[in-house]
Amino acid sequence: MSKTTRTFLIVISAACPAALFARVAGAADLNVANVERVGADHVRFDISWTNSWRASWTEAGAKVTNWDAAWIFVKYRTKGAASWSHATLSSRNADHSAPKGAEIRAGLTGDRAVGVFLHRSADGKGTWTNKGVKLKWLTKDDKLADGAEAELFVHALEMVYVPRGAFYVGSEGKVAGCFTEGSWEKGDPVIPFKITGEAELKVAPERGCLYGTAGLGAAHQIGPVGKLPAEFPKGFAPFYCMKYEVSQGRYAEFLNQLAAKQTEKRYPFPTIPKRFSGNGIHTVRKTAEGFAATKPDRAVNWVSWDDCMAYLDWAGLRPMTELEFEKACRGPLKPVKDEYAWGTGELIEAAWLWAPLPQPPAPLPMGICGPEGRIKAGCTYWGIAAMSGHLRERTVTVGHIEGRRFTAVCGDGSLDETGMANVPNWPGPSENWPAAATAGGGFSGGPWYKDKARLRVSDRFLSSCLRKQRDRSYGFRGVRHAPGGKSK
Ligand SMILES: [Ca+2]
Repeated sequence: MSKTTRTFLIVISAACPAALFARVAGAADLNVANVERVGADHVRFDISWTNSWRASWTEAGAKVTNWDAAWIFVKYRTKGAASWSHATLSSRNADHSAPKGAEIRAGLTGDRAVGVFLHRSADGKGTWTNKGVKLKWLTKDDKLADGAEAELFVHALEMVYVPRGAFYVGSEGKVAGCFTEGSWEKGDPVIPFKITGEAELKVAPERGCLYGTAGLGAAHQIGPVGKLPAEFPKGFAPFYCMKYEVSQGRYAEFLNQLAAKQTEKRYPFPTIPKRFSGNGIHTVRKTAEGFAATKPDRAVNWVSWDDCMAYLDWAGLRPMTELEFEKACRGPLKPVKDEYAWGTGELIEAAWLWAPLPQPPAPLPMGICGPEGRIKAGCTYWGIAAMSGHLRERTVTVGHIEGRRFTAVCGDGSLDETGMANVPNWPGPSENWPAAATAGGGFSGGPWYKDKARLRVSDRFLSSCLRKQRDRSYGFRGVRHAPGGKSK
């Protein structure tokens, strides 16, 4: 540890006109700046974002606490390297430091820390700035030669903590193929099923079992009678869910850090019909300086199943299951007939619901904004934006045996050489599937242009139908188990 390293370090931070968009969602309200390498083994930077919170409240006699957080991961490029690599951080929380009032918890994939969560350690809300956050980088683990120079890029995504606890899936109303308790019979009102743990569940039309109203054979099927293993993430264990869908700016950063051969596969632009490009929805362009989005805060659409999985693996995250989707929306509350993500069965007046261009407002959790605030922002119980409407989102299904194999294993930060995710038990890659494959994934919460019933929390219209192609209405977001939770 004798050497002094004063060299290298280049800062690249998202060039966002943050102030202009302070009220608007997306990436622009989060900024990372002043990235530098300190000594050989530390990365230091400032980070701030607007509409941050930590809050506690009481729900049906129980104390509830949640907060938002930044999922921070570091990419580096050594001199002469063709692409960027994922930095291995210390898995010991005490090796990282942040100003008073902040907590840092390492996020592990296997036993390797691929990023950290930074969040408030006490209740508060509003713009939150942390200067001089310092992460320990295990350069030896990454086989960096002593004194080797490296460019650094600190990525940060806003996420929301969904705490441990029981919740319901399935709600009465006009919802296709929704979950129900297994004693339900055709023609009866749906019986919401309570998820009370992560233990194996039986999927069957029997009392006490998880089942669905659409049986077998449809895009919204519950699938064959069988088991949902203990390893399948059911939403009971605590997890983090991205506050917004992945944005075009974030997707462009991803493209810029892959090897050329990988980027080719993940850059959909040449195949986007003209009416959806140009000044339209998708604004990621190849420029002399690399990929850039003219509307970086806009949610990225025109992404295939493989694109989504590749991004999530690269970012150290994973897709969410359709059970987690309902928990992320409803929280611990009893289901409401025809329920939307904001907790009522009535639609709200909001341009962003029905179009991919306007951005949803910044969300806050129930404990801060109350039921009226949720309706106004169109956000979930925990403070997650755009789960109903806007882009259609990819989820892992209970309704197909390929989906039931899924576990909580997250990405490790790197892809295979053809630009595919390579995490065990994730559905895909879809490149290998026949055109009409229904192999483990599906959609939840959308899309913006269709039947309004599709926006409902418990609607499973295409939840067991994995369309592998790209589409203007397809987007995604990631989740990750909370540190100390269902650790994989
Ligand atoms: Ca990987």
